[in-house]
Amino acid sequence: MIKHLSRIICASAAIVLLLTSCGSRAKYAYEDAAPSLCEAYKDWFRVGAAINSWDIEDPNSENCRTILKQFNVLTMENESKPENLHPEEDRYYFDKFDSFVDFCENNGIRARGHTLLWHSQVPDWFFHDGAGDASAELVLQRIRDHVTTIVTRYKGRVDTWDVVNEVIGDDSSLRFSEWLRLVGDYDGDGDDYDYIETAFIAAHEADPDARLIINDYSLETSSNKAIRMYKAVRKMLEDGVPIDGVGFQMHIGNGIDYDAMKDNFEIIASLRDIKPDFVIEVTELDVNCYPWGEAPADVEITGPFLKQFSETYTSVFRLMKELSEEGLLDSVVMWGLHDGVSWLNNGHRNYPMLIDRGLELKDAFYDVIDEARVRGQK
Ligand code: 9MR
Repeated sequence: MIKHLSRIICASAAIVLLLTSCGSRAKYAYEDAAPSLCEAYKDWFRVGAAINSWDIEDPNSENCRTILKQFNVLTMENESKPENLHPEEDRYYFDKFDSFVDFCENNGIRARGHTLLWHSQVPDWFFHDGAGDASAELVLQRIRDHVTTIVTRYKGRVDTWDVVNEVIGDDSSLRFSEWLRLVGDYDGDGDDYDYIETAFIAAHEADPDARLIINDYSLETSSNKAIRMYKAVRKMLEDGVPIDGVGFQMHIGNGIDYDAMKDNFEIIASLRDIKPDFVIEVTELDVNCYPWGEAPADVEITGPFLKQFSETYTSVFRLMKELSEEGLLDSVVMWGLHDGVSWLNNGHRNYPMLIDRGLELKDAFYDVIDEARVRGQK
């Protein structure tokens, strides 16, 4: 009888424990009691987000508290792009990026600079000379001035620069941007990487300790694109261009093929054969809840959909742990603070982040935290 009673007591205690632990799950990302992504993954990599200047204006705001609680690497979503930092040839607007870098420095957060050169969000003046096209020499000089001025200003304070963004096109050839059209194979060595090389060399001269990244999307899903990236970086490394790593943006869909993703990371990781300390970063992670390229149709947010959403995120974090254990990766940044501010809300409501539009923690968030409890070789 006593044995029986004690069994009942034990079982009830377990149920109470379970209920209290479920009930005590923190609701909001900024709560003291909430688990912290960057804390959970601190043995592997930093975890970050893309933010905007208004998120950090008031340290007591929920957005700012969320940032301080959850992240230890940050990128500005738009305010450090050429059109904002350097809209006119003779004028730079540094205020917002200055405040961002101060904020990072004051809070032990790694600051990323995004992005020095891109075909989008770049002012036209780079490409014109009076009414006509700028010459290759003029474009290259402007690239040097632009990169040198910005990187020098933040020397030793911005840890990582996305030096160039999205230079490989959707067809996996070198993107035919204005940079490429006007500069082309300027040095006559048979490749068209000259504008990219110029940007990396200028950035390295301005801050030899900064990590210099070539950043692109779809590398994790398109092996053609990953191979094209591999070939471009390999050639530039062989020519002595100071590229430290490739940024995988990782704007992915709900559901990802783990093995294919891993294979594509390995293609880029094999650049270590040429540069042993070559790195990979995840720079813009989010999970689009709608199929790419299709007219928006509301997705049904049901159990199976959410389960897949969770699995997509956890499988990415699992692979990142593996890459970190191989010494390849130390930073995973998500593209936005919460669902409500994601760029993916273009014309329809989207749910791509781990934190919802009310700053509530999703089940997927907790699953990603649980994934950090699974220890590998470490
Ligand atoms: O999130 C950014 C969005 O607010 C801008 O309107 C957009 C302009 O092109 O850029 C978005 O950020 C992009 C990033 O800089 C580079 N990779 C793709 C991102 C999403 O478009």
